Amino acid sequence: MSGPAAAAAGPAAVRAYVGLGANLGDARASLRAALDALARLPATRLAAVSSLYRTRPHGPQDQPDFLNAVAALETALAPLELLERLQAIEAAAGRRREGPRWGPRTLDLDLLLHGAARLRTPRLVLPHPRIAERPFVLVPLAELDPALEVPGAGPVAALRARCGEAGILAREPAPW
Ligand code: A4P
Ligand code: MG
Repeated sequence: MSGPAAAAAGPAAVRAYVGLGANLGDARASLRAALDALARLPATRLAAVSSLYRTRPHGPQDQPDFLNAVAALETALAPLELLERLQAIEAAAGRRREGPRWGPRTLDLDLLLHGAARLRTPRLVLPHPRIAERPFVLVPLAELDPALEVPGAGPVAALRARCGEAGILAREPAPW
């Protein structure tokens, strides 16, 4: 790689994708602040951000709609180091790991992809294990990069076509 991305992220940078979600408190402000925090990560450049989508909750339905987006990073951080940074940003946003699975949250940052990495460890699975079945991930991801290859699963545009747009309620004006 060359150019400004390499300058900011270092010569070993890869493209990583982060899924952002929130449905508690001021979700728009939480996502906005999370993007600012992603842009400040060391050895990382915030390369692109998708539109902002309002989505029906996947999982328990007795919770508010989510706001979802996807960010593309150029980063020289290793996968686990990036995950730890994402979890620190979640914690700083008041995220508490309690309550039901797939329940409401102030901020959720999922590491969707880290270059071509395929990983299955107790702390980190790459690509994110539920990427291929979730319109709230695939719609913004395909918007950013339809030709993207999801390791082991195929082109994101094909995955998106297969999963449809169920649960995507609206495209919202984004605060970024
Ligand atoms: N972990 C393993 N791989 C990864 C990865 N690639 N990225 C581990 C992030 N984390 C990964 O995650 C649980 C553990 O997964 C972490 O400790 C990490 O080591 P978590 O964020 O603590 O818990 P969670 O997010 O509640 O669990 P889970 O099962 O990952 O939930 P999801 O899949 O993130 O789903 N509906 C809509 N409309 N929009 C949403 O954004 N989000 C969820 C959460 C449910 N329903 C939703 C949405
Ligand atoms: Mg999560």
